[in-house]
Amino acid sequence: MLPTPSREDHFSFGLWTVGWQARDPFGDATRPALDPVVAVHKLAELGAWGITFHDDDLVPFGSESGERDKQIQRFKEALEETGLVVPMVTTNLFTHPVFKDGGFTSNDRSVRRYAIRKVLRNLDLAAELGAKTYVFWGGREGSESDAAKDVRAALERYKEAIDVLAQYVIDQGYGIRFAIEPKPNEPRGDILLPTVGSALAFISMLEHADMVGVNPEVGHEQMANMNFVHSISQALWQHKLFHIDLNGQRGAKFDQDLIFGHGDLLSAFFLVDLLENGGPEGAPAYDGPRHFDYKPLRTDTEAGVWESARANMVTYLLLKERAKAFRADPEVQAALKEAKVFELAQSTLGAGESVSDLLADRSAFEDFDVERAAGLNYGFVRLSQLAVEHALGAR
Ligand SMILES: [Mn+2]
Repeated sequence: MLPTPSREDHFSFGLWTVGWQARDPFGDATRPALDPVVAVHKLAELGAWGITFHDDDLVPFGSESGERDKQIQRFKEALEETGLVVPMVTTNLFTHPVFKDGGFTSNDRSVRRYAIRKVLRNLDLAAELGAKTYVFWGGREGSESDAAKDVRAALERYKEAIDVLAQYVIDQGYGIRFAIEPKPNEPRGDILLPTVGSALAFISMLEHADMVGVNPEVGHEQMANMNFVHSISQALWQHKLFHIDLNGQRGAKFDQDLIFGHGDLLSAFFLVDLLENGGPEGAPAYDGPRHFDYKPLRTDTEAGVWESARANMVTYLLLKERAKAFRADPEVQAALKEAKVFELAQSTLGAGESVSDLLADRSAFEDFDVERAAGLNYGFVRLSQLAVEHALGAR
């Protein structure tokens, strides 16, 4: 029996995902444009809960204000009819050639001012639609040549833009939080804030660091050869996982944007286990949207688009079921204990123990049996195989 997605699962999709016309650097569109109103209705029918968009996904770049109002009104009506929500909104600061050297970090000051204005306008719309998160993916913020970009100045301008926008959200009382989405490259040769770690370090320098977190994407982190589960764990540890982009990627190559689970399936299993069971007492570690940012295969027509939307949600739910079974298995619990996985949660020094106490503890060093500890069997092989067997549904 396959699980059925429902509103309670909090699945959301970018309008640009199901709406992707499958233009790539080597080929033209293989699908016609998709009306955002149709996307809202189809996603709601399939059991999704939310829809997200870049400003230009909803209203084409350069539209006159009358046309903009009309498109927004149609979209709002579709939301009302279906009950779909808009949990996140973002800005397109990458498609139009004006952004060829970036938005917030373009060498041209007038472009930077224009970029901030474009975000300000869309923040008003995000607030109007009730969005709680605003994502910043700076795909054009970067360079191909180290001669062409003063990276320290670029980071200062990036900070300036986020500081200004955060202050605006505070002044307007919008209650929106920001989430920075890292990516190592593509479309720029090298993009600023390439990994989750870089973004977290950048956030620590911001004026309103408390309202800025990350929006890690599976494929983006894997393109940089990072372990996505580790990156998400650190974001959670720093209380910075504000949003997440789920998709699939097979290794360090171009951004594949595959369906969730259609890349590194075992990593997807451990990711879902972390998100759903990684909190205190096995509660979810993350309660935000389960957001898909992927591309339906270019080979398929609109039928494949909706099949792919369903596939993302069903795969997530299957992995959630498998992860629950993994955690509930007494053999797994015994193996986790033998592997000392729970022991890592215990502080290394005792409560109230000082460094002098540690120095005075002969059992910790002088009398420590190094040979015994070197001979420990952690049992990670058995534990890993139990996970694989659960992931494959064999247990
Ligand atoms: Mn993304």
